[in-house]
Amino acid sequence: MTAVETDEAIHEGAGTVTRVLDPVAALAELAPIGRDEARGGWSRHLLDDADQKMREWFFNTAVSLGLDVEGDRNANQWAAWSPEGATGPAVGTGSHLDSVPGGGPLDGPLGVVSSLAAVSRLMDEGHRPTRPIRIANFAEEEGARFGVPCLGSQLLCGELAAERVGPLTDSAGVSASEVLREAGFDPQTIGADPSRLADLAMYVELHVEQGRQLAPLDAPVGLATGILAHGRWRVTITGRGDHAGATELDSRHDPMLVASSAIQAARARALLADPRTKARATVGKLQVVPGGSNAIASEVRLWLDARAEHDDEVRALVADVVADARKAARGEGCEIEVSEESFSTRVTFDVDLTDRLHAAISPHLGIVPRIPTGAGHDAGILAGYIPTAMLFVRNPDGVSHSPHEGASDDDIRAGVGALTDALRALTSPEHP
Ligand code: HGY
Ligand code: MN
Ligand code: MN
Repeated sequence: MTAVETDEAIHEGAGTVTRVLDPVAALAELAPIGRDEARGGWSRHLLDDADQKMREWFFNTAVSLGLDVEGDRNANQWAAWSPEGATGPAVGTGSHLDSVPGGGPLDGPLGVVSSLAAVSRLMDEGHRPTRPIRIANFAEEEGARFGVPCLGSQLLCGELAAERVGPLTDSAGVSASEVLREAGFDPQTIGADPSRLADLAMYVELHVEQGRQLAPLDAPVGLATGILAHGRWRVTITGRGDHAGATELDSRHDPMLVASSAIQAARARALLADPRTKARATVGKLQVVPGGSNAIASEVRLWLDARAEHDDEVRALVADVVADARKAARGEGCEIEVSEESFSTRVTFDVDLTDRLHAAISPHLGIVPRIPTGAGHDAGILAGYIPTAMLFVRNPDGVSHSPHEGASDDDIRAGVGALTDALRALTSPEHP
């Protein structure tokens, strides 16, 4: 079956031809795009070849469903269903199509595919929405190319200073300005888009669960309560490059030793924190210069990802890790520089909207747990500006940001059913 069921699903209803998108087939269509043979999994980063192919799929599929598709100045894509009778600010849904390096198949794409599938079901059943529905593909949610997560949604909301973005460079040293210009965007126009934001009355994002809370509760779908505060810091340690064999131990200034202290400190300090803070710190990315096996490094760059329940707990955790790293740098005669690349404040999703979603989806699902998440999302940015809520689809072993991320076909379809029920409720007369 192709993603867009053709003959049997084509219905002449209210003069429109509708097709129903099968989410499992759609995800299978996306699977070949951006496969990362070296790492395993998928690598799809802002406006690279893989991301461009994902965008093309989004455009073609949305058009085939009869949606109006456009891109905004911040490289986000939008697919709108705005039939006669749908008035006023829209219900927003969607997610992102970019990935972490070597990520899983569902983190992002599940939300985008489920949104298209849910709208295609509403069209097919002849639903007449009171509001338009807008499906987003937000740009650079993972921040894997330029280091700033939720780039597209932050720019949309004016949460990120546009002038910060252009000079950002990727691992090849190419600037965001060049990449945007090359893809047909004008770097001079990126930035807050108040009229587009004002055209969203609320936002509901479906996402694969990251962490393992739904499986023990035997629930295919959950609702989000909130997101941990989290941020990213780049740590640059400078020593003295030299020969691995000819340099005496007492005359070394080896930044790798300082980096290893910082990595150990991240775990140690998180473990020392009060468990109620849910503190966690990770170093997952390291760059070594020059990177020869027989050379003492001259510089090491590492990125610290730190998260906790509250903003001040994250900052306290980072302060302790950095203090340990600075002490190690002094001991090794190295320089160290720390810069904050991003910070996302703690998020509490809109309780009234979440209650409305619960009322809409629980008749078909039975129990729908409400769970917190440690993972950031575009919904976490939108939540600071408009009523926002999230749906999670059960991830049996909870693994994410890994090729081993997964969800069963039944749960994927249960998620689409829940999002369909949610969007129907939010665009019905009883939900002004
Ligand atoms: O890092 C995160 O939590 C998200 O996946 N960008
Ligand atoms: Mn992610
Ligand atoms: Mn995601």
